[in-house]
Amino acid sequence: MNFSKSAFLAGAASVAVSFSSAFAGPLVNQLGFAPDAEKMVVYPGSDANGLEVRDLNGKTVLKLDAPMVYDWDYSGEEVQSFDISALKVPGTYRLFRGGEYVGTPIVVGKNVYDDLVKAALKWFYYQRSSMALDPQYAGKWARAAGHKDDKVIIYGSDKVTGGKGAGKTIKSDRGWYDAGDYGKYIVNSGITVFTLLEAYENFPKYLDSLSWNIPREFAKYPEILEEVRYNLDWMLTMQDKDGGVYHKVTTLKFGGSVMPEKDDAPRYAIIKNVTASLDFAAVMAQASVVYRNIDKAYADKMLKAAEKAYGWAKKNPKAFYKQPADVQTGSYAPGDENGKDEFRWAAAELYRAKVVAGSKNDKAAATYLADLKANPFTPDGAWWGNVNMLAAFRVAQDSASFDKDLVAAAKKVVLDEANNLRAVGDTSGYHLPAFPWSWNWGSNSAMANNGMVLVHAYLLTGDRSYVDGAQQCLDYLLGKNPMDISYVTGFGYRSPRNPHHRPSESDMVDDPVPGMLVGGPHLGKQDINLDGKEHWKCPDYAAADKPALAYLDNRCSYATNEVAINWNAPLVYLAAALEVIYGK
Ligand code: G3I
Ligand code: 9MR
Repeated sequence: MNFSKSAFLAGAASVAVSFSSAFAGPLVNQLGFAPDAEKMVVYPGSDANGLEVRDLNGKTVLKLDAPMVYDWDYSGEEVQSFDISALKVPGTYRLFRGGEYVGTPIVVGKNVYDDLVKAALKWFYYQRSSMALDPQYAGKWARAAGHKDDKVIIYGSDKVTGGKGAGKTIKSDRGWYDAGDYGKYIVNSGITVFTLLEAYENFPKYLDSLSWNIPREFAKYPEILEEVRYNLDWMLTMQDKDGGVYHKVTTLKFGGSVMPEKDDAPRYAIIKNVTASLDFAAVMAQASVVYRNIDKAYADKMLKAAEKAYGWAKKNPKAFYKQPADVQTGSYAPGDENGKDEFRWAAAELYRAKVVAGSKNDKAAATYLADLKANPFTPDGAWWGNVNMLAAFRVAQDSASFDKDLVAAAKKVVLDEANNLRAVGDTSGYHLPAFPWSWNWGSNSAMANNGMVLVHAYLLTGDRSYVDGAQQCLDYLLGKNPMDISYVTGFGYRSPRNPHHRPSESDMVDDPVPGMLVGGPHLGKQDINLDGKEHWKCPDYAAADKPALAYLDNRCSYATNEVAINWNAPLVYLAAALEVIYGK
């Protein structure tokens, strides 16, 4: 019984092809598994045939009977899942059902995610503004420098945006483009830099064992810290003299799909606010700890900046970002702003940083600790709009800095979330630890962040069942999903070809920049041309009205097929974590 898979959308043209609601083949992590990992194969349908696994010599190594059939509401499918975890001998295996070969080989081996981790990290280099990407590092995706950002206009200081005086400007160069657009955003940089530095704090030896060929300015730095510094340096330029931090550097409106050097509209540093200042404070404090042993001067500079930003936020606790009418780039302003989660995260990172810097008995340190204690944790998971979980990660892991009550409270937040995720992962048709609210814009990053919670639960308890949950999240991203796609460009048997990513759209290179996790399916329909008047939008790819099917591999789909730094970062963390845990 051969299952044909409908071809993925080809070419850059926004051809309207609606997907069949599911593929009838085995859905599996297309990169493979570590020998000791949990290995699940999901099969849409309710076929009575079992599953046979053969090695490359054709020898049957595993036979499983047809399992129970479960409904999976997120795709509206009936599915069966086969547990092939008994496959532990490294090798490549083929699946047979009803005596027929059914495709998508299974790889079992060590370091199956190394190349993915390196490419996902390398992508941050590809996102660098203000510098040319040379062929020796960027290969065929080499490009000219874009956005020198040496004369960024302070929003409101020029006549174009209603200001009176001549536009005051700042130098706000370096830093990563946020996503498919050329904006640079502090809020999104916060959670992104946290996640990459957390990966380094948790798995330094593994990350130091990798190299991904980026230019080196700071030879003594570990490679990941070299890359992260490129964005930290930009973030530091966004702090005003009074300690307040601007929200973003962007043009007033999104530009067209052109290469960076062609995107030449004026760029603005837009509006200091409390959320940006607190995210800045938190991540600068964290970075001051991570860089302290290799560059004390840089660490001290960041800690000083962090304290100033926190001070500004305390003086302006209600100064939330409101997008002005003449600014139409990304807002990164969650509707439910109260700032409590950002204050909590910043206080936790600042207190730990002061302890590490030997200033635990400072008056300021006492303030940070008091503020943290007065602002109890909530059960919220991590996304750019709620950073509570980042504060919980910090405190739960650092019983040397924080008292046992705080550590216990933080640990409870992490473990409660992890237990809820594991319960879903172990009982859902696709074995995916996800909540209904995981299916918002950027759903793939929610799955990766869910995996990050599960990894932290393992780090805190040593309970390997949390690792199974983390594996289930990565499996989904790499192929165990109804779209039968590895959602990372250039990785897997079937991967996105047309991401919403200006360089990939306009560089005249057929292959998209590799190592990018696309946003993934969700039902927001923000990029669907519902009234027929918005030609740049997409045909209705969400006809099935199921969240896990509402994905379109086309440049038009910025709501499901864009890429973003806060989406790649948890992918790096999750894949690196599994390599380390299974590599032990
Ligand atoms: O939080 C609410 C939730 O309570 C509600 O149930 C749900 C469904 O309505 O919506 C949730 O808010 C969503 C929010 O993301 C958080 O998930 C908004 O609807 C949704 O519009 C918002 O999308 C954001 C999108 O920009 C549009 O603002 C994405 O998170 C964010 O990743 C994306 O970021 C863009 C930048 O602005 C510009 N650069 C590209 C980048 C990626 O697309
Ligand atoms: O490219 C922009 C992407 O980064 C944003 O996430 C998205 C939603 O804010 O907007 C994209 O820009 C589009 C703009 O909103 C409308 N004109 C077409 C632009 C490219 O699709």
